[in-house]
Amino acid sequence: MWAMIGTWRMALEAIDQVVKSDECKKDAGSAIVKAIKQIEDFEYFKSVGYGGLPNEDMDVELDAGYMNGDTLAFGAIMAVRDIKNPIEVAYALSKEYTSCLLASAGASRFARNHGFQQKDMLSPRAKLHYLKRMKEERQVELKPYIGHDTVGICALDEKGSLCAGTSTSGLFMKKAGRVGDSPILGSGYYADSDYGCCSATGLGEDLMKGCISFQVVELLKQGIPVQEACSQALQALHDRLLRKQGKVGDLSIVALDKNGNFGVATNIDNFSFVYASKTQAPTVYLVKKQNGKMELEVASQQWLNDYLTTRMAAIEL
Ligand code: SD4
Repeated sequence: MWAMIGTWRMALEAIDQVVKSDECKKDAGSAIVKAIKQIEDFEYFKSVGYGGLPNEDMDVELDAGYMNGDTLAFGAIMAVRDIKNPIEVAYALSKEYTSCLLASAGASRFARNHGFQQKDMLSPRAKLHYLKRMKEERQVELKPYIGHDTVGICALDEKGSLCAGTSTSGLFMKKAGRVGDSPILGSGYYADSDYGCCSATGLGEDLMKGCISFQVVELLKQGIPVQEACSQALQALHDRLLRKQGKVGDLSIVALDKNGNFGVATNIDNFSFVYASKTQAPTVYLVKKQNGKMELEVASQQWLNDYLTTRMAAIEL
């Protein structure tokens, strides 16, 4: 068996590519890196790589993380500027035993020293988004903007290896130096080939309060089926946050068990994800909440097209 699951509809083309190239069968880790790299390079996705939205100073600061579930090795970078493909750097850092989580200038230096490509990551389009927001209300609550797009991918290959990776520009207009869940092991991603893997998207500050990805893998370890593990972990965190702080941010997760079955959970109404496996072509699902229960619906071609049209529409200042 092999399988891949990725957050949001935007993972479709990238997962499709690695499925076509058979990468996902052979090596879960390199399938994740290739897929995420493709998403980082596509400038119309607003939360990942080139085209990612800037912080309050109009600087694009990127976070990425990667974990190998066979060895529990992980690598991550945070608040890094001017690196074209953060996921590649996170992957390279997972080969290190120490200093595998690097921040800002140190992360950039590691990337430069290891020959990773540098690039000015503020795209003209992201700049327009920034200028538009500056014209609008300035004091809006910082939260994942409508249609946020952090990518998190989990994969299982035919050798039985499970890996997880993430890449994001984080929250639009975040404070300089702000870091979310995406590079934080156990929050944005976690993988253990004995049990399963999980990745998260949403409001990093709230996701981190539950170490949500680690929590899901712990539930899998207890023998709880993957869908139940996701629903249980997410609902528990949602309820706990509501009780303790009176509000809850967007929380969404995707997971695989060691047999390639998927689980997903969200507390928002517009979450979408992509799943592919040995027995299923890459499929985009929309998660609909009905009377407190989650229902999955396969996205129509019209919906898929509209998503891209919206992402690529001209920005009026
Ligand atoms: C963060 N979790 O930096 C990320 C944001 C996100 O889709 O997921 N956006 O908090």
